[in-house]
Amino acid sequence: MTTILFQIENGVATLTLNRPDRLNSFNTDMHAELKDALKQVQDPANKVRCLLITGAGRGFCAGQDLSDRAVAPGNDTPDLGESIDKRYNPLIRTLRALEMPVICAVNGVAAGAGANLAFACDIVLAARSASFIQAFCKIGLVPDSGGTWTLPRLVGQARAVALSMLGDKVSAEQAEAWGMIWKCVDDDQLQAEAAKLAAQLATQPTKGLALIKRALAASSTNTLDQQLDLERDLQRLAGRTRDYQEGVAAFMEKRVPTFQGM
Ligand code: T3D
Repeated sequence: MTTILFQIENGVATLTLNRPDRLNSFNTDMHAELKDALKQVQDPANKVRCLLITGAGRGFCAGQDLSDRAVAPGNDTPDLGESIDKRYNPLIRTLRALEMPVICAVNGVAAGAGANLAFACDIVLAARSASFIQAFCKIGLVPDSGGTWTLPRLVGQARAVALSMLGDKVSAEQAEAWGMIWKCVDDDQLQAEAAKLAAQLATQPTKGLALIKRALAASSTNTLDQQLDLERDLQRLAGRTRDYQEGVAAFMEKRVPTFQGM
């Protein structure tokens, strides 16, 4: 792998976007390597129970590498719909469907699809110096990678519209205050905090956490009645896990539970 760094250790897969000279912007190689890495994350043989995504260098991810999009006058423009269909949408769909918590440690600027990649993750930590930019409007594009879905849900319609149309930079502190991310931490604490959180989540009841993820994702389109039914169905599944049995047993025996993630 040349565009990302990837390792699996103690149930945590850590994926680092690694094109720092281009602020870790996406090119086709990086998309391909991300796809391969996520296949490894999904492979039960690798026993991954938490995914942590971050970036190398001073940026998190500046979205699409625009040097791959410059078109000489008279030449055809690339089909961006195809690019979204083949690369960005599968990436976001895979992350949303991963049956484990996905943490994003935003180490610097997150722009365009880079910002929306972060918002597709389950828990977002950001370095105090990091920022989020819906940069699309500045080059005549529409927020993609799920941004028009996640952003209004995270910050409300008024802020989502203004951020999408103005492309203003949102500081990590502002993002935390608006509920756009979980929390911002001092720059020199980010990687340690993210690793600690990932290690903690990798010891939790992974199936239960995956069911929580499913329930919360469905809540944005379900009615209350539909959501109550879904909670019943998911609780039935959760109640059949070994980790539930272990959680109850540990509580009754006044000891710390040992969850296996199943
Ligand atoms: O095309 C499709 O397939 C459709 C999908 C699109 C998804 C998208 O993400 S579209 C949006 C693309 N991204 C952007 O428009 C953001 C462009 N970048 C910026 O606006 C700024 O770089 C930042 C605000 C992110 C950071 O600004 P700053 O001042 O901290 O850094 P910089 O000096 O602009 O960038 C540092 C270097 O990274 C620089 O290279 P250099 O001059 O040192 O050789 C810059 O050109 C390069 N860089 C930054 N972003 C990109 C990039 N190179 C290529 N593509 C980039 N997106």
